[in-house]
Formats: sequence, C-alpha cells, structure tokens
Amino acid sequence: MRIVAPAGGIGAARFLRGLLAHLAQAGVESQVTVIGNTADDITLSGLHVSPDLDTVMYTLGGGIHPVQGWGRADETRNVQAELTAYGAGTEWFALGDRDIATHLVRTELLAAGATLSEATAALCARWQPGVRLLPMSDDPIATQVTIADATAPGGVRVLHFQEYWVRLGAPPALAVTVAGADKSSPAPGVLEAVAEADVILLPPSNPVVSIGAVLAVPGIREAVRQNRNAPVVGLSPIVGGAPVRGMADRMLTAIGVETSAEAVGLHYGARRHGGLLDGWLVDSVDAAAVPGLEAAGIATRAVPLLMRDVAHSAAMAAAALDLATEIAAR
Ligand code: FO1
Repeated sequence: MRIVAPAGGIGAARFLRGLLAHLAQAGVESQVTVIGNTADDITLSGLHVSPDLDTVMYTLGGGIHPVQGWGRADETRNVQAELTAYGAGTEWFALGDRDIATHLVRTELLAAGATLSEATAALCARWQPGVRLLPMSDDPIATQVTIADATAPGGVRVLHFQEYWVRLGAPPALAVTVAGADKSSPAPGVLEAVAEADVILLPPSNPVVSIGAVLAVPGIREAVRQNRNAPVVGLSPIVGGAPVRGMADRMLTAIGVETSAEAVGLHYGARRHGGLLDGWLVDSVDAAAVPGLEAAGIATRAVPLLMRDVAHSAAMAAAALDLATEIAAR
C-alpha cells in the first residue's frame, strides 16, 4: 500500500510513528512518503534549520526529544551558551549541540550545491526514519505572520513564523502568508508520489501553517484532487474546540475559520465539491460534528484522537485506513 502524507511537525510526526507501528502490526506491505513542510525553515548563525523535516526525521528515527517533540534527546547547549557569551546567536530559539550537527551537515551540503531534497536524503540515510521524507519544495518558502503593532508603521508587523511562534508566543494574528510559495515548484518525486498513492492522509497538523503551507506549493493540491484512486482522509488537529498543541486556533482565526473539528473539515472541503477530503476523523468529544460533515459530503467518524502514546496513534492510523478502505469500496 502506497501511503502519502503531507506533514508539519510534532502532531504529524507522532501520528506517523503510530501509522508505521500499525502497518507493522497489521503486516501490511507498504511504503509511506511524507511531504514535509519547509515554510517553517529559518537560517540562524548561518545554519539552515528545517524544524518540521527534522521533527519527522528525529521522531521516526528515534532521536527526538520525547517531551518537547522537537530537537534531539539528551541535548546540551554549550555552543549556544558560547554564542551568547559573544553576544551572537539567538537565545530565543533553542539550538542544542546535537541538533546543530544536523544543521551543519545540511548547510554544508546546500553550500556545496545540493538541493534541500538531497540534503534531506543524506540526513535520513543516518536516521532511517522508515518513510521517504521529501521536502514539499527545494525552493525558498517562508511563512510570515502579520500582527498588530501600534509602534510599527501602518500599525502592523510582519514576522517570520518562528519569531511569531517561539519568540513572541503566538499573539493574535491578522494574516498568514506563505511567502515564495507562488513561485515555487514541488520537490522531485512529490507529484509522482501523490499521483501513485493508494491512500492520502492529512495528519493532525496545523491546517494553516503546516498542511496549508504544503498545499500552497503549486500543483500539490491539484495532484491530490486528481488522484481518484486514493481516498483522502484527514484527522482533526482540533479537539473540543481547541488545538491539541500549538497555535492552530490563532492561525485559523487569522484566515477566518472557526476553531472546531467541523470547521477545519469544511475548510479542507469535500473532494466531490471541489475540496480535498473524502473522509475526516474527529475526536469522540466532537461526535456532534459528524452529521454536518456527512451532509457536506465528507465521510466522518468520531474516534479518540489524543495521541497519548504510540498505541493511541496506531489506533488513530488504523481508524483512518479503515475509513479509507470503506470509501474506496463505495
Ligand atoms: N520550539 C519552541 O517552542 N522553542 C524553541 O526554542 C524551539 C527551537 C527549535 C529548534 C529546532 C527545531 O527543529 C525546532 C524548534 N522548535 C522550538 C520547534 C519549532 O518551532 C516547531 O516545531 C515548528 O516550527 C512548528 O511545527
């Protein structure tokens, strides 16, 4: 079974870990291709950091910091302390010593002319994540968030996503822009993977700055819609009216979408009405959303969506694949 999943960071990585566990337990012969969001990427101290690619790679490769969900386990921050002593570096974005090695290898490869895809493949050769991890694009794309700022000209400030999220703690946002996406192309293999997929899953990532950023790369959304052999099943990142983690509520508000499992499902839209979804999983607490989503043409199931451990995320993956099978059998 060829499974393709656009992915953001922590939520997607934890879901994918459950997916791989389920496929192994069920003895399903499968290849999983992950299309990683690169619009969170940031250059710090000259190093190219790809947070969402690294979170997937580390989580599935066994090197992730288990509590944070980003960065490396068993981390130290001696380099960052030295940078601070020089008055250099950016203390607000924690770069651990082990993590810096990843960014050094990536940056060295890019400087030698490699593409982000090639650099990602080289890093994954070490980590063996058990999926094919493709950047959504090898072109520069950066999510920018606009906030109100009375002290700034025009009363607004446009921020790099990481500064908005990590440095400022995600204050209310007025707009979100995936800068550069319109001029970008999908990375090699992305469109082919989508076209050949048997199932396409939208993990419980941020629908605006993670999945939304991947879908903003020209050609990817259309490739998903055009592959009629592959049921598209998404999992709500919103449970009981709130994001399970992160700032999806502020991002959804910025684009005028209510923070609910139903609103996000309708935001992705039913494939039969020009959207993406054939199926949608909401948490059991949001079971009341099922009839409205079904009426909108999206096959919907209410199942537990809190990923407390691998077993829970494996059960979620099983539920998503079961729904995909049901949809394909129609
Ligand atoms: N998130 C934080 O909240 N604080 C940090 O200091 C931080 C550092 C960091 C370093 C490397 C990396 O790959 C991710 C890091 N993140 C940090 C998480 C990151 O902001 C998010 O994982 C994604 O950008 C959103 O999905």
